[in-house]
Amino acid sequence: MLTTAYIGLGSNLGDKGANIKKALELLGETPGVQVKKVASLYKTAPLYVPKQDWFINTAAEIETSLNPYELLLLLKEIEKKLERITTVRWGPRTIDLDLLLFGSEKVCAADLTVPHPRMFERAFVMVPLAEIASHLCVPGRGTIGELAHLLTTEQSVEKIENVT
Ligand code: A4P
Ligand code: MG
Repeated sequence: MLTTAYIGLGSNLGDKGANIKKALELLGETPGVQVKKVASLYKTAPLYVPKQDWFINTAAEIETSLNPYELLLLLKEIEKKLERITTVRWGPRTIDLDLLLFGSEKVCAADLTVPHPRMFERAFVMVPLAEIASHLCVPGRGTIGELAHLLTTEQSVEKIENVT
C-alpha cells in the first residue's frame, strides 16, 4: 500500500542548498520512496535559538510503501550521511529532516509523533508545505494553506530562487 507523506527539510550549515538537494536525492533513490513534489527553497530566520545562522527550509511530498517507523529511520540515516560530508564537531546540523504528515495517520510513540507536534507553529514548515499541499485538511485544525497564512506575519520566511 502506498501512502502520501510530507517531509520538512532544513539546513543552516555548509552549503545549505546543496545539503537539501542531496537529502532529496537520497530520499528519491530509496526503494519504496518516490518524491512527488518539492516546494521552493525559503530563507528563514532561526526560530527558538536566534543566535545561529539563517536556515534554508523546504518541504517535499513523497509516496511510500514504508511504514512511518521505517520512514523515520530512513530520515535519520540520510541525516547521518549528510553530517559526514561537512562535519563540524558539536556544531549546528547540516540537515534536519522531519516527518510532518503520514497520510491521515496519527502516531504517538516514544520516538515518533505524527503529525509532527511543532509543525503548526512554524512558518518555516507551514509556508513551504502550503506551496505543495495548500488544500490538504488537517482534521480539527483547518487546511495547510489557512494555517500557514496565520503565521506569515510573525516569522520571517522568504522564498529564494537562487541559492548562493
Ligand atoms: N521525533 C519524534 N517525532 C518525529 C517526527 N515526526 N519527525 C523524534 C522527526 N523526528 C521525530 O529530533 C529528535 C527526535 O525526535 C528524533 O530522533 C525522533 O526520534 P531532532 O530533529 O533531532 O530534534 P528535535 O529536538 O526534536 O527538534 P525538532 O522539534 O524536530 O525541531 P527541529 O526541527 O530539529 O528544530 N529555524 C528555522 N528557521 N528553520 C529550521 O529548520 N530548525 C530548528 C531545529 C530550530 N529552528 C529552526 C529550524
Ligand atoms: Mg527535527
